Amino acid sequence: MKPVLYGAPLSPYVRKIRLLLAFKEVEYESKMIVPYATPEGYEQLNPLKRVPALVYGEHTLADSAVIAHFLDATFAEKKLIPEDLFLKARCEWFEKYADYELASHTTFTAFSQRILSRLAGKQPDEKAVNIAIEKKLPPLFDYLESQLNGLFFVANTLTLADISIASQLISFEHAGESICEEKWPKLSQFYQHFIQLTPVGPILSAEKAMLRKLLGA
Ligand SMILES: N[C@@H](CCC(=O)N[C@@H](CS)C(=O)NCC(=O)O)C(=O)O
Repeated sequence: MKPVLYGAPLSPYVRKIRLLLAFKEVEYESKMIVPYATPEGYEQLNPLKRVPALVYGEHTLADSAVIAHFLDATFAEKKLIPEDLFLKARCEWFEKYADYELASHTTFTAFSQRILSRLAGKQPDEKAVNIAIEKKLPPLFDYLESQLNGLFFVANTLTLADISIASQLISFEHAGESICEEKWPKLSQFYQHFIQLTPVGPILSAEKAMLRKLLGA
């Protein structure tokens, strides 16, 4: 039985699940759902009408964290959430940090303004983007920099923490931004290493191609 993932590939929350499934080598089906333009009945899968949602057999789930934890436990061969209770909690902390703190600026400001506004034929609010880049993100990046002691955030191995953080940083890259290597050398190295991991390449290239097509570039 294959899981069916509903959502748009450029959403960082959908990307998080696609990356998780790719690292776990789980086959799945994708169904396109465009955020803010969800079809009638989609609220049966996600009552908040957000992406992603997951259907697995007769079960439906909403929210990327809920979906990620369910999939990691269901397809348990390559675990991406540590068993150790403290490390698991650390992993959950970084996932929340990415989903709620980084996301406000990487996705809901930089990506939304530079990409979604453009697609809607509107001028990006560069002032808001500048505030995100100059004021809001630096302390968040400082904290992440202080937590890195190698190429991974938790347990010296790839976990959902890395996937969640990198998913947000990919949105930042799509918005035309990058992590300053001089200010945040460890975070920059983390990101460069992550995007070169084998399962990430095809996902990232497909997203970049999709973006070029959407923007007519
Ligand atoms: N906490 C949720 C956030 C999901 C989310 O905000 N998705 C955005 C797309 S990136 C969305 O569907 N927005 C549409 C809306 O809020 O109506 C998760 O992790 O799944």
